[in-house]
Amino acid sequence: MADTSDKKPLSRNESIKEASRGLRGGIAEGLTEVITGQLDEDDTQLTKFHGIYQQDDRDLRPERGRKKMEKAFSFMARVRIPGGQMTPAQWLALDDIAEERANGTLRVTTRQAIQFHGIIKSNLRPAINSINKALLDTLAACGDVNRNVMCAVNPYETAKHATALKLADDISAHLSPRTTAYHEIWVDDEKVVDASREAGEEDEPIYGKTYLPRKFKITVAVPPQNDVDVYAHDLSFVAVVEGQDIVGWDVLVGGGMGMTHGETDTFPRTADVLGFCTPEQAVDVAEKVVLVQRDYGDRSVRKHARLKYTIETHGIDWFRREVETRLGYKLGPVHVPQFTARGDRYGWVKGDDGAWHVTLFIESGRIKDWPDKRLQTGMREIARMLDGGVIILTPNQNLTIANISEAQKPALEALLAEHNMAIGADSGLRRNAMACVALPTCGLALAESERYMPELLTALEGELAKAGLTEDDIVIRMTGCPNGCARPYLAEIALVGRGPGTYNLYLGGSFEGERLNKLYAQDVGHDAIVGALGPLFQEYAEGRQHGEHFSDFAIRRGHIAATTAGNAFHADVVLA
Ligand code: SRM
Ligand code: SF4
Repeated sequence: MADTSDKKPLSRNESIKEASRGLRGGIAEGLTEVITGQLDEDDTQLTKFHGIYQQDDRDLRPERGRKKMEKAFSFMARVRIPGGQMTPAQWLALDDIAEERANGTLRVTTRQAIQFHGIIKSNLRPAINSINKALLDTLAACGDVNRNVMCAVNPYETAKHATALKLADDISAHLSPRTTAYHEIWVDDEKVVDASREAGEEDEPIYGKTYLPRKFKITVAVPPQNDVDVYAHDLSFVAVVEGQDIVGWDVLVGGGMGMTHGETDTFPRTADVLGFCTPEQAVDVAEKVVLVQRDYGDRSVRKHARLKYTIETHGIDWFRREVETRLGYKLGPVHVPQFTARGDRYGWVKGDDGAWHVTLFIESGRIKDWPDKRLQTGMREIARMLDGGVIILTPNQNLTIANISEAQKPALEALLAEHNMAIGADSGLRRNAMACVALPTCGLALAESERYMPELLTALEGELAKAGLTEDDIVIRMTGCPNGCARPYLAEIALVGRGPGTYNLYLGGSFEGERLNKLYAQDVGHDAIVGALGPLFQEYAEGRQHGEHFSDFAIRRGHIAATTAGNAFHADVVLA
């Protein structure tokens, strides 16, 4: 690894990792401590590597504060599911865990995982144990490691998509941490005491003792669909197709969304092109990219530790040389990915082999029974009925039910109708909407997101209807803070939380997802957002060119400047 002796002091997380004995820390002991609902602060950094975040119910903070009570602590657990592929039996198992151990709901995330919220400490080990019994796990779903590998939906539709999933699975397995701490703490029914394990001496050949400087995210895409949002991640593989075959992968590096309000040295960034690799080289390339980031990522300032900043600091040509030196061969020239869309393809599709697949709209990914639609009950009954089918979590918080036989299709259609489960959404805007979790569970939220987005969409649908744009696809995303969990800076319209009820409004991200948006209006509330967008929708309806997307129109008319990448995000801001 690189010599860090002449550098700034390491961040606190580095010493926590170093001293953790292979990510054990005091987690096991903390779980048995009954006088408090929380874990030791350092251990809450380590539980992230196990897919677990300590949170508290922020709705209850004021009341509990007044009564001088401990915060209402609970845990979020994220199940790592490469490519979002689940069997119906696994769906049923997770649904049971949600009922028995969490807050009763399941949350499909923006990265094809499932989150449980509201798990109290005494339920944490049983919950994680049950997840493992369902042959799923939460290891490395969070933390300074490679996270869940995302993959284009759907592997049952074409051979190309199946090849993409195989790569996602292979990368996921190759980059999984090797520590046995996870099994020891959460899975083993009888704890086996082994001196070397207790000492945390397992070999982590890829990560080493202190893992990565920061989280690391990988996607695999099959054009023309950019459903995984390749420009938003640390590393992406984009299929290069000849005929029906994938002949290799264009490799992109250094994308990322997170930033902090007012700190212009933090910024969202679109990924750069690294080069082309053959199918046989892809896992090796993933490993070597991770190794360069392990050795050169900033371990002093966590806000500057993602791969995007390593590449901004050293340049893409330096980064390519470092990767190629470790590979021992050169990457080929890229083919430049050609994407035409990002959203999920709602509705029924027949695959190459004659099987059926259906994609359902799930508002903000929350699976629960709503007054007007019984999503959770419906999915439970569908999972019980499916014979050979597969449930796929999409990168846009929706669900695809795949591999359905002709004979089963009518029964599935009947269940969807019975539970009022929507195949599409009421408007093109809602179809292309995402909102992060935010309040009440997210400790970093400055404003509402998931709970507010439906109300805002309804108001905006009124404006769209007036302009005759109800069916037009427009990408809108909302987050409760600038960290960017719903990838807002790549949306045509984005709202990023600033404080209770106020947001920054961004415009101009491209429909296909390769251009960042820019700040259009600062600190706006509901009425100002609707008031700003209504007239723009009207102008767009009247003045757009054939096939022109909303964001391209907004740039052409000078409402917002175009942004490409990196620091340019903060430059040339055009305010309303
Ligand atoms: Fe995220 C932190 C939720 C996708 C960038 N994210 C968090 C935490 C864990 C808050 C915390 O650190 O205490 C949130 C938990 C909220 C809750 O109550 O559940 C959280 N992130 C989510 C999810 C659940 C949003 C959703 O509505 O689906 C997504 C889970 C994905 C998964 O299954 O793994 C989620 N987060 C993302 C994405 C989108 C993506 O990766 O495609 C991003 C932007 C891409 C990127 O990483 O640059 C993202 N989350 C962040 C950041 C900023 C990271 C940075 O580089 O600055 C944080 C804060 C941090 O890490 O310090 C964060
Ligand atoms: Fe929380 Fe911010 Fe992520 Fe939303 S974007 S889930 S508020 S960290």
